[in-house]
Amino acid sequence: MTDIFQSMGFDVFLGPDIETEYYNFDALNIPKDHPARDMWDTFWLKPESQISNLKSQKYLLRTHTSPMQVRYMEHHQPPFSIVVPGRVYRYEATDATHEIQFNQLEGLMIGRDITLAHLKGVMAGFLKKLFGDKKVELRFRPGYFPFVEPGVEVDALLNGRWIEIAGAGMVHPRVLKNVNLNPDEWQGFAFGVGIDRVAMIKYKIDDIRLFYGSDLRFLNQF
Ligand code: YSA
Repeated sequence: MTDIFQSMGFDVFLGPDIETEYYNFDALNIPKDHPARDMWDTFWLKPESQISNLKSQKYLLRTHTSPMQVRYMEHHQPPFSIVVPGRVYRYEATDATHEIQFNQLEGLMIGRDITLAHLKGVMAGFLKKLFGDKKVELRFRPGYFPFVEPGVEVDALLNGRWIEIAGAGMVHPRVLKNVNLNPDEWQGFAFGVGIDRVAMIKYKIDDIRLFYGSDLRFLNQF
């Protein structure tokens, strides 16, 4: 997936699995007590496992790769386009499409005239390259994430069933302000693709739990 995005002009960066509350939530316009925090059931780390000189921060296992949007923008001036693959963690019940540990690929493109149409073009281009000639049907639904406006959810068709593969949208002006970028000058889109879900579609796997189930009959196929 990173090869495909690199061929489309994106740079690749990595971020830490252990995050602070600030980068995972606050900087993304999800302050304490905001109901949207419930969208990300969180593994919080015990205070004694925290780095001693940073005790004032609360630490957690990142619930998504979006904190890297903020970390990257704090140190780089637009225009830029990046992707960030990485493992993420959620304290939630597992089922055929939900794991407590899975992988996301974050995308971020900021420039002067970036629109939602660019997001659609990038998503379609990425899926076309990933699935070769096979036509993958995509649909955008309105979605809510506090760090985008507007927000969308991206579904792809798997064995006659729509499966949600990404959350995305136009980066919220407040997130840009948090990293000292002027929203009147800069705008762009961001997305977070569920890598495991994309692999399920590509390899026709109908239960995500097989990935971490350690069943050699499954693993030896790859
Ligand atoms: C939204 C807007 C942006 O500008 C940038 C990123 C995002 C995505 C946001 N950070 C997020 O995490 N959204 S999400 O909770 O809907 O997850 C994104 C994708 O991860 C989902 O579309 C799905 O494909 C996958 N996912 C979510 N929970 C999962 C999971 N995959 C496996 N197991 C789970 N428990």
